[in-house]
Order: sequence, then C-alpha cells, then structure tokens
Amino acid sequence: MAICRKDSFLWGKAPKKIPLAERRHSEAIQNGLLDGFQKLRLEINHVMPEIHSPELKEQNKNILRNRQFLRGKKKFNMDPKRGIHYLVEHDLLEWQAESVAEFLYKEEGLNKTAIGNFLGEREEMHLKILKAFVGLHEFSDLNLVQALRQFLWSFRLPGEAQKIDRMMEAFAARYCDCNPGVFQSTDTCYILSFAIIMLNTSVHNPNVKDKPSLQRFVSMNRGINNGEDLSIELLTKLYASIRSEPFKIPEDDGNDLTLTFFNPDREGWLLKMGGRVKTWKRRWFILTDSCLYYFEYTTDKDPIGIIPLENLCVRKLQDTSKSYCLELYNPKGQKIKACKTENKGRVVQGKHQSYKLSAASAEERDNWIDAIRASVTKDPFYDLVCLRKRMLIKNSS
Ligand code: 4IP
Repeated sequence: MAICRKDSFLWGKAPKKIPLAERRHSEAIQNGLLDGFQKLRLEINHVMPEIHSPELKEQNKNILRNRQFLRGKKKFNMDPKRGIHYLVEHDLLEWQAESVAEFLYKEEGLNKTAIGNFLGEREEMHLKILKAFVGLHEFSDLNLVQALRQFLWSFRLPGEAQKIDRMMEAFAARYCDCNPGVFQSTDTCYILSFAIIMLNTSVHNPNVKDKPSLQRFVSMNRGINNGEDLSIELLTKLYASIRSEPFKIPEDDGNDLTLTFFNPDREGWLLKMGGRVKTWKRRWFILTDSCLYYFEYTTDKDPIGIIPLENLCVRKLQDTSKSYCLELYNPKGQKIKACKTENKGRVVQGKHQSYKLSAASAEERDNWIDAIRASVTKDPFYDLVCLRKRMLIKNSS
C-alpha cells in the first residue's frame, strides 16, 4: 500500500486507487522481505563471532555432534541396526568391527537387550563385531563362573536360540584363549558354561522345586572334557559360586531367559471338570509355552481356554467319578488365573479353584504330569547343550 502511494506522489500524479487484493499482495511481499532480512541479520550476528573466533565455531560443531550422538544412541536403543547406521552416516562411528565393538562395550546408556540383539545377528560383519566385542573382555585367571558373570553383565542374552548359540560359542573361544590348558576344547567350555547357566536357573528360580545337588551337577558334566571328566575341585568351586550368588542379568524387560523358547510339549484328549458346574467335558489339550490350551476339536484354531502354568503345581488325584485324574492347583491356595471364551466369543476369567483332569490311562496321566512339570521348569538351554554334547561325543569317539 505505502509503496504505490509514495510512487504516485513522487511522480506528481494523482494517487490512483489500488484494488484491495493487490494491496494485500504487495503487503505480504513486503512483510516477507522484512522477515527475510531479519533472519539474515540474526544469522549474520550468529556467525560473526564464529568468523572472528574459530574456537566458538568448534564449540558449536561439538554441540551439534553431541546432539547427533545422543540421537544415534536413542535410535540404537529402539532399533540397534538403525542406530548404528545413523551414527556411521553422521561420521560419529567408524563401520569397523573394532570401533563398533568398542562402542557397544564402553558406551554408557545403551540398552543391553539392544546390544545382545545386535551382537547375535548372523551377517558376517556382525560376527566380526561379536568377536571383537568378546575380545574386549579380559578373562585371564578368572574361573568360568567369574568370566560368565562379567560376560553376561555386558549385554542381555537375546531370546533366539541361534543367537545365544553364536554368542556362547564366541565366549567359549575367548575364555579358552585367555586360559589355555583349562579345557581340552572350546566345546567343553561351551557345554560347561551352559551347565552353569542351567544350574543358576535351577538353584535360584523359585518355580524349580527340585534343586540340583553338587553330585547331580558333577554327573551332568561327566565325560565332557573330550571324553574325560573335569576335576571335582573345579566343579565344586563353580557350583559353590553359583549357589552363593546368582548371575546378575541386566534390565529385566520381561524377556526372561527361562521362558524363552518353547516347543509344543504334549497334546491329547483329557476330560476336564467345569469350574462352577461340575460336569466333565472332553477337550483337546495342548501344552506349550508353559501354558495349557484346551480346544473343543483337534482342528480348532482358537482355544476355549488358556491356563498359564506359572506358579501352579500338578499332582495325581483320586476321584470317585473318574479314574486317572490329575489336578492343577495353586500351592498358595489362590484361585487359578486362567481365561476362557464364552459362547459369544467374549473372553472372561476362569472360575476354577483348581483344574481337575482325567486321562485315559495311568500311563497317560503320569506322562501329562511329567510334561506339565517339565514345562513349568523348562530350561531354554537344554536343547542347545544336548546338541553340543552329541557333537562332542561324536568327535571324540
Ligand atoms: C461348563 O459346564 C463347562 O464344563 C465349561 O467347560 C466350564 O468352563 C464351565 O465352568 C462349566 O460350567 P456346562 O457346559 O455343563 O455348563 P468348557 O469351557 O470346556 O466347555 P471352563 O472354565 O472349565 O472352561 P464355569 O466355571 O464357567 O462354570
């Protein structure tokens, strides 16, 4: 508006009436220009000291890098691969096995579950990083329990069996490098490490009622040193160390190792007594994931009910109306936390104080009891160790 009027005045012409839309348009241009100048001025004010003082320039650069570094760490905790990619892309980390390993080993504030997952990946670069990471641990003159304490504290073991396998293999190789002569092969070290982790679970998990004795621990490890036995002194020392202090597992995010991998343990027909209405129903039961699922038909996709077995016990039961009964009950006498679907598909809480089941024979009943007990106390390392033992026996024979 002002521009047009002044122009007209300067040229001595009578002021021309400018349409409102045009006036608004030129006003907007003018304001935009002023804003632009203002920003430019601020930026110049901001960079001028930097031009005169290179230290300030350096300081600002550092602030920016620190910010990016923190952002990279946050990303890593949410998605480890993306986080590392971000840091490498911004020249904050070198894509070299040693540099990445050092970052994972030394950097504070990294989520240990994320570290475990990243290290367990099977791509070649990840294997190199894992090797370099394990190489940063110093295990010389430590006994196996001490070394495991150090190792298992530096990240959280992932849930996937293959990842655990790779990591424990790298651990065993490093331990044997640092302590030559203690074991006849890295497989021996690997198997004993698992036996120790299993022992730790059995001794310190309150759900495991049958605590292994030193004798059982010793006999479990018979012949694992390339066909020979390990010394009783060594096994006694390791056993005592675990008994006196459990492993410290970083970050309890619910990804409990004792509940990690499950195979369907058992399935079959059982009769089940109702919670409130005491009628017997024939149901197809599947035992997996430390849970008992029951279905109307073997082919049903959705179960009628799910009984989580955690904190439950199982026993034989004499019942006047049915033979070969077993009972699932809460040792604290509380109602069982289970869920079931009602007729209309609504999920509701179960109403059972205990679950009474009846099998077709005494043998089946006993097999169910054993399978349920084993499922509650199942150890995720069992399969891995069995495989390794078989390989070791095969190689040494
Ligand atoms: C039912 O009896 C069935 O036995 C149910 O079993 C049972 O639910 C009911 O227990 C019981 O009342 P009727 O069919 O004779 O009425 P299912 O669900 O296998 O059909 P549970 O909890 O055992 O699944 P309550 O507690 O809901 O009454």
